[in-house]
Amino acid sequence: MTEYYEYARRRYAAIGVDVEAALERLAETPISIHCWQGDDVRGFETGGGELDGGIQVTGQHPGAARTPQELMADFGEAIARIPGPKRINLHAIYAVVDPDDPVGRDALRPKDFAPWVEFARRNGLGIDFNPTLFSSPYMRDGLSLSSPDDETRQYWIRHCQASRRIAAWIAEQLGDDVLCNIWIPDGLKDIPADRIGPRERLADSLDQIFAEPLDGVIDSVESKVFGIGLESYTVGSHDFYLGYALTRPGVLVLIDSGHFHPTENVADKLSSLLLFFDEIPMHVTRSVRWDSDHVLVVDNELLGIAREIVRCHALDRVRIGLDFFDGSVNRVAAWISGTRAMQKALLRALLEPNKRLREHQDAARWTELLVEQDALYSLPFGAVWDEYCRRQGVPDDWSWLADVQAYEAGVIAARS
Ligand code: RNT
Ligand code: ZN
Repeated sequence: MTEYYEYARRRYAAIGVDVEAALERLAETPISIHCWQGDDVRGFETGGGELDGGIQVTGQHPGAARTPQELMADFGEAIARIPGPKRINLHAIYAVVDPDDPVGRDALRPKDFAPWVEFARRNGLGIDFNPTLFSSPYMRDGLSLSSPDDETRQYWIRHCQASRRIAAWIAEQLGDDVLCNIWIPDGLKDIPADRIGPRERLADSLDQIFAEPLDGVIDSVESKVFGIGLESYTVGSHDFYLGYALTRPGVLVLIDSGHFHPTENVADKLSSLLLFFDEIPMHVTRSVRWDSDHVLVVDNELLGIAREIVRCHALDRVRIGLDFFDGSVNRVAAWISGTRAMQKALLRALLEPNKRLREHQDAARWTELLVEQDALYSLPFGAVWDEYCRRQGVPDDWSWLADVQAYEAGVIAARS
């Protein structure tokens, strides 16, 4: 324990904040880290096409992982520098399929994910899962679960059913619940003539997908406001999924912080949703002008989200997952920096005197509320974060990048 930390502890104690309790709480908060930052959302399917479905990765930083071995090695480098409990969020396109026993997405089996379960066990990770309904020739006219073509729709229903069974198998293997989240890009570039038909078909598809009760699977649906090339209509809008999930026991709405209008306050949604759902799964991302999925940094939006999770006493009801992908920077560094940004925002929120501020609000002490919330920014947060990293056995913010760059020079650079 450094003198600097001791000073910080006293400084926070003076305003009623128990720093030790905050550190303990943070150390119990898992972050689900998406595997797809490591390879620009490409996955391992042979003959896989370009990324589609209205999402995009830009940047030419060399050395994206090309194989399960490379992705696992890179992910391993990242998690060694991220404090606290971690999960890995997988997508169906990251199946490790034996080339002698190929299989379509609609028939994927648990064994195709056995290497990931091994990897998770070795590294003490939980797993979350997503069926992949994009980057596929089986999408027809940009549509999957809402397609008017029955064969197309059935293919994707089977894929989601298979994915839920895989999630259940992983849950059983690890003795830990697995979030299985469905996002579809389905939408139209230009003005639709029929907005309700696709939504009727999507609701019916989801009912078929969720019909089978499965232990250990937490189901969620992820809405979106629009995608590139799909600007006029998104079948799976927030209203659609909110209504759907509220009327289907056990189905949750996943909140991706990039999937709302740019001026909408995503943090403000959490307190409402927490009143009506047991849990809120999240994809925390950073959107710059649109759903650009930039790497998380500690900005006001992130602080706002973390603050709401803490102020609503919902650290164990919000499943914090990340969703960013940037191909212009060292991808291992992106994982580390982005995940640590999430954790720093949470720690900042945990170090706020929330009871005292709430009392100011309830007593209409607006001046105190204004002044004290702003004064929080000058408290010695960095000393507490450094101490957390030290206790967790990971480097501080200024001591990990050189090692990651050495890994890049030694390992990643050899990939051509
Ligand atoms: C896309 C959604 C979705 C994907 C991942 C790869 O806009 O955010 O969650 O980013 O599933
Ligand atoms: Zn997302």
